[in-house]
Amino acid sequence: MISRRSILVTLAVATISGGSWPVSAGSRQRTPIQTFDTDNDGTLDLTEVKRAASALFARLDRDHDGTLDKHELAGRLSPKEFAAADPDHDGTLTLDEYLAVVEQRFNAANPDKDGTLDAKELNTSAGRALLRLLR
Ligand SMILES: [Ca+2]
Ligand SMILES: [Ca+2]
Ligand SMILES: [Ca+2]
Repeated sequence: MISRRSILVTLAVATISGGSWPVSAGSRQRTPIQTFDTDNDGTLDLTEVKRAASALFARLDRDHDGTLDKHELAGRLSPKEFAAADPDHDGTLTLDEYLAVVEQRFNAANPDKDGTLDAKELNTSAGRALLRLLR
């Protein structure tokens, strides 16, 4: 029998380990910028972000039909965001539709409009919302 106390402890550990960057699963200790900054300028531009998002899209598309449904997205978009991102209401997102959401979140995370996201911008709630579409 599992005691309520052990469930609470498990939940607390899961919250701590899952809630704060850069403590992530396994040996991956790299920051988002280190992971996705392919030109090594210390920031992420939209091209780098879209490349990362496209790679994640391919990984999430388990049935390889070229679209993501809600199940494959696994909570990365709220129902409201999903509806807004799916203008033809067919219940799936194409890569273009997915990248449009990525671009919206990129712009939301980039209030200084300098074309790049630095570590500080990525650490805001808008920045973290963007990162959920990249990894
Ligand atoms: Ca860069
Ligand atoms: Ca699919
Ligand atoms: Ca910026």
